[in-house]
Amino acid sequence: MRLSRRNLFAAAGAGALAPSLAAAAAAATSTGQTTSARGYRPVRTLNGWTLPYKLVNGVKEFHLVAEEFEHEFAPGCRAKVWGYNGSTPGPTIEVVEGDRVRLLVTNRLKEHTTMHWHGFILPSGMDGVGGLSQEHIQPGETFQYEFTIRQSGTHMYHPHADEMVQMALGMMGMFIMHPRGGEAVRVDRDYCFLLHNWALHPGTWRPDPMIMQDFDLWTFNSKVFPAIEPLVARSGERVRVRVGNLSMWNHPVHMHGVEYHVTGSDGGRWPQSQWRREVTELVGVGQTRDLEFVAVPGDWALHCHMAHHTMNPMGHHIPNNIGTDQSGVTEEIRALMPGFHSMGANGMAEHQDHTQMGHLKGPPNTLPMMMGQGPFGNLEMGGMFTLIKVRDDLAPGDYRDPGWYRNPAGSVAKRISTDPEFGAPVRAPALAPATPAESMDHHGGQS
Ligand SMILES: [Cu+2]
Repeated sequence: MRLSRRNLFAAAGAGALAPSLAAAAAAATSTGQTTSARGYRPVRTLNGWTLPYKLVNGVKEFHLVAEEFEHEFAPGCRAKVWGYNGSTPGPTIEVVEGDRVRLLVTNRLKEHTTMHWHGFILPSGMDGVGGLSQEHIQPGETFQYEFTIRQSGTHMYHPHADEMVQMALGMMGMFIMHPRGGEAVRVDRDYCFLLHNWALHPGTWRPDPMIMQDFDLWTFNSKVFPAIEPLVARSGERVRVRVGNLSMWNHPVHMHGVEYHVTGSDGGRWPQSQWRREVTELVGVGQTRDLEFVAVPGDWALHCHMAHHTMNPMGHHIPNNIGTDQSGVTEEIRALMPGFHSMGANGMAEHQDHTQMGHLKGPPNTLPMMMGQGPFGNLEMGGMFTLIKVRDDLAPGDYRDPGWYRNPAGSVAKRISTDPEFGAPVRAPALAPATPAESMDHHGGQS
């Protein structure tokens, strides 16, 4: 797998390449020293990497290869996906406003494809809509796109041929255009990721492109929590998080611990007078948003606020067991199905305990619905969830996971009673008794 990917890189003529994605990303996304040389601070693609380029007579030449390969969403769950240069999303491309760029796209799929440069200001014939702007790129062919970058901001690339299938299988990437001459308000760390969704049905190894709404995996850069890298920063640093959405849903991206500023979109970084404070920003399908904040020490959640989007695979058609008395039934079923567990009568948090203790096994190649452990217990999360880890003592450019936050003494919520009758909280009055026709007893509720 890795060898063949390396050979492909060599064939692509992408220059001196590190043997692993991590090393490639580390080389491309380095510390402040490179800022002056490049004229910009490189972005850090969560769980991803930046594509190296060759400078050919003043033109920055990038080479993307559309192909199928095996991808890991998190340990325990892999799939055959389509992407670019061995990764989904494809590598991030970074350029500077005013650059002349040449983008080679080789098609190693078994059907045709094209590349659409989403939101770019370019000649019509470079826009990549198969059949409209250009001929399709047939299997085995390489097409060349060439234009001058006329804007700056957070952008994306994706096919515009058999789009439903090719995007559902993972073909997409980010394209960052840095403004010429730098930025008036500089950022110290610049993260980027793409939102996506996958219908990898439990027990299968190939995403199903026919699904429109009931997805199983909700991803940041094609990873699910807890496999998504944390966003690391030093206290007081200005952090930008560039979020693009090429999924089938709009995602309200919520950040704990700060009111961030929404500072830009596909239209580039906005004038400062247009920045607005938010704690949740809806990133619509086909949109990008830039979120900026000054880092505050702690461990903070960053996630989509659609509660089902912070879960890993789950049955969409299981009956609702909340409030049902399953005593007696459980024993009868267990006599027929040894190991059977009735769950969900009191809520679903116990799901993570059962899967972690190993006596609840799902289908093969399928992650538990809830995952992740923190210093105080189970996180009961999955999908579009990760952490922002801010510490006082990090070196600039150090992206290593610093472990769990050490809270100052007296600053953690604590237990003060174990008696349900504790205190005298004010409560809303109970409803008057229902008429017999309305009674919950007739609707399958608990009695
Ligand atoms: Cu969402």
